[in-house]
This record gives sequence, structure tokens and C-alpha cells, in this order.
Amino acid sequence: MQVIRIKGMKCPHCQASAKKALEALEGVSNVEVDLEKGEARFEGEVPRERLQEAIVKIGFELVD
Ligand SMILES: [Cu+2]
Repeated sequence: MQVIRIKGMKCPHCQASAKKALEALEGVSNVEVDLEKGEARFEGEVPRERLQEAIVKIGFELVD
């Protein structure tokens, strides 16, 4: 289980697009995105650069 923080999600549409972007990554499953906390969790290990790329591409930021 990996947990990441995402900055910039404002509504359920953002939440859905973050979920979709993460689900599209190879090796990722069971994605859950918490809009209020600005967090996403999923099964699988993905290099940070790939997460960063996927999140930035849809207009959000990955937070440490
Ligand atoms: Cu939105």
C-alpha cells in the first residue's frame, strides 16, 4: 500500500481524474482518492517519478 499527497484537487471531477490517472499506471491497483485529505492510496510500488509525471500531466502537484 502506497499513500501519496496530491495538491490541487477541488471537486469530485478532480478526484475522478486523479483516480483514473493513477489506475492507468502499470502495477497500480485498488486506487482510492480522498478529496478532503488530498490523498490517494493504492496497491503497488511505483517509482516517484512516474507518479509525479502522471499527476502533473493532469494539472495537480505531488506533495512530499
Ligand atoms: Cu475539480
